[in-house]
Amino acid sequence: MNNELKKSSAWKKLEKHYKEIENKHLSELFKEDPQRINKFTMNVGEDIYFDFSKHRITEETFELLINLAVERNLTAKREAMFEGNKINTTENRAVLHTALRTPADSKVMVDNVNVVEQVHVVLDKMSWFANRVRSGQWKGYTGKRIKNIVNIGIGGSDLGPVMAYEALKFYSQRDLNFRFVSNIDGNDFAEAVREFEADETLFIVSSKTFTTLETMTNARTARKWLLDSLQNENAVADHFVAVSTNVEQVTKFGINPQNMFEFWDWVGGRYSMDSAIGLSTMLAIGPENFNQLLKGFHEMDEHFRSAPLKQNIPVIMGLLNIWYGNFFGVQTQAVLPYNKYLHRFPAYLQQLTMESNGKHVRLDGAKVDYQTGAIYWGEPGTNGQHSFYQLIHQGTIIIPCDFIGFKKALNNLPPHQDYLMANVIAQGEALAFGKTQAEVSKQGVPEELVPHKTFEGNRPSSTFILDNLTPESLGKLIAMYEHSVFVQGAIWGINSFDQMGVELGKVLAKKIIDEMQNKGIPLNHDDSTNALIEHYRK
Ligand code: G6Q
Repeated sequence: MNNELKKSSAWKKLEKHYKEIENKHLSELFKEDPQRINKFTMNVGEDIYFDFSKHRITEETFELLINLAVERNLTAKREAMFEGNKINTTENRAVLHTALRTPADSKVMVDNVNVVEQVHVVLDKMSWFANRVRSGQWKGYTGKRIKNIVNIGIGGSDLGPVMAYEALKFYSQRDLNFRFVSNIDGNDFAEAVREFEADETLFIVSSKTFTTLETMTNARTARKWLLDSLQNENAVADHFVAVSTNVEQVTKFGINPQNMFEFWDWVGGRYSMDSAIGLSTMLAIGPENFNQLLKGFHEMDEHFRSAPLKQNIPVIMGLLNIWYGNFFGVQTQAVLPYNKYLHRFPAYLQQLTMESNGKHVRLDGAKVDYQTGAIYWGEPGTNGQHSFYQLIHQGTIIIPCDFIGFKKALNNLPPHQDYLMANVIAQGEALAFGKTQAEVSKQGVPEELVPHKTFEGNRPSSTFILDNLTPESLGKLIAMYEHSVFVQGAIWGINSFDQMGVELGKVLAKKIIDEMQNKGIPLNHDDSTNALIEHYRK
């Protein structure tokens, strides 16, 4: 089945149908069907309103896309993931981030072990630790309470924690300072600890493998920084904890395994922010709020698992991405949250989506003959409106947009919230319906300026309106994108859960590091690379 995507009857029908409607304008689609808004909007749970009416689809398109999902066995593939089958075939692993947020009384078995039980043991340990640090019971080496928390990690061990800290700052304990060090560039570490005292600082070394060059280098620098100040090896136990799957390496580094928070190989890095990798998040917002975050994730998991395909947000999102990418030839997807707290959300989604679906071969190893993962990118509104939106409105390519807004403001400062939400709604309207030449002329615009001030419209967008930005709604939003990534990968028949490109990066630099540090090593790269190394050596 995976091998035959373009030969499947659903695909062929979509190809034919695309030719029929590719030039249809959204204005026509709305005029032709007064019921459109009822067909292509939905409420999920109490707090998500999803409007996908401003997409270049008809009822027939929607049917055909759903048929494609059926033909590609989406529901069986989805069950295989939830049940813990080893669907990450290249690494022979289960893919069970959904088990990280499953209530304690459920069961999910992997290799005869109920992983839900393991998850809750770690969650309890995290809560115990977080409560001690937050209340000041956990003391540093000199007896002072911890004021500063530095998460050291990269990729999946950084992007989720930073995004969640920023997104949920409103709920955070304000007498704790948080920093996130990821880059191998020493400036990152230096700036993070600049104003900190060592005896008030706690480092969380977050690394699934505990071998990643950036993280281990930063962790060693942190250890030196601490010991330069506190002058006693015993201080490490009070100021370092680890989050990892690798107890051996954690112990080797000198962190007491008792101060280690475990996760498992069935949690992918980019799917790990709700595992122990979320320790910094729990320290910031507290165990209660962290549970609410997990609850939000779980509710979206349940929705994805049980809602009929036609009423299933991640399914619809994933299918729309297929529609644009594989039929319109669209290559990017913008994510535009109208909430400043979500300013790292697009960066987080870049990893989630592009590391998952940036694949050029199918599960069976054969090269795909269709486009896979799109480029995800974005910035919060309204700021983006004053920069790159110009290209979305009047450029020559189609960029589908996800607008995300909230009904309530966390900081109620009238009239900000109304102005913010008016902008979300206005942008979607302008993109879809544009402004015709006739409308522009009617406004008395000089003739020579009319083409410049004309907006073609017909530019697609989804609008998500949630009630409020809370730990729970953030969990729902993230899970929604996680599952839409799954839907796309399942239809393309690729492995959304390995990351060979990242693995390559982890070994590439090692040889050159040796060559830089040891000038006697003869260079045998290509001419350009040799010259660059020589230039640096000098
Ligand atoms: C995520 C990727 C990658 C990974 C980092 C850090 O899915 O595999 O981004 O998270 O390379 O890896 P460690 O957590 O092992 O240090």
